[in-house]
Amino acid sequence: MTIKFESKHLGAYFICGTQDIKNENQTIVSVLTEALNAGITAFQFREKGPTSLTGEAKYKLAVTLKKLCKDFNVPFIVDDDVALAKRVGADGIHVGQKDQKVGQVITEVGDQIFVGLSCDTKEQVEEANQLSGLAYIGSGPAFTTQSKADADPVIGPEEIAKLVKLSDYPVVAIGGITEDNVTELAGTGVAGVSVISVIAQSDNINRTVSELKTVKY
Ligand code: TZP
Ligand code: MG
Repeated sequence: MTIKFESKHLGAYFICGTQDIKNENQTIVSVLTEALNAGITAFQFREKGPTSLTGEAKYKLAVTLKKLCKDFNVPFIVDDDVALAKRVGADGIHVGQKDQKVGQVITEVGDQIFVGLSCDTKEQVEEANQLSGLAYIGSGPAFTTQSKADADPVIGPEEIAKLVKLSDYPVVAIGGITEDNVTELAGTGVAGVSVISVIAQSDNINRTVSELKTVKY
């Protein structure tokens, strides 16, 4: 049994891969454990870049991280890897506009795995509205990000609010969100925020997650 998507899962959505752990005293397992204890509402395994794991090593780590999430009843979402999502029995999969076509992904994963899609423009949201079987969309970058080498230009909270109005799905904001700027997303109507570095590099994950969760979006 996988976890069925609910928009509350987007509240404080942590994304991480081994490439995002910069402190040598930490591992992705230790950081995720702290983040789950701190109250994150979803986790996405996004293994990306020159140092990232592939093949069996990636699969084995996915199994460990999925088990951890299961203990907290938090959805485990795989970034852009349908084969892995199916093999590990992920709760969800997330794809970008340049990844495998979302319509194909929705068909391939079946009804046990929910699907999220990145949509950063009005046109992309309108196209997504025509799909059936999509769970949520991710929109951004809200602010400047250091975590994605090929990130598109910042669209900012105002543009995100417009995409929320247009979208038939709940929207999670992404990109450069910190404890300091997260309040700028208040009132945009997003269902929550998705973050990498503010949690992966936090000196106090408990405090960081609490800050993200206190904002009325
Ligand atoms: N997609 C758009 S921005 C981004 C992704 C995966 C990176 C978000 O990371 P951070 O560290 O929260 O800016
Ligand atoms: Mg992608």
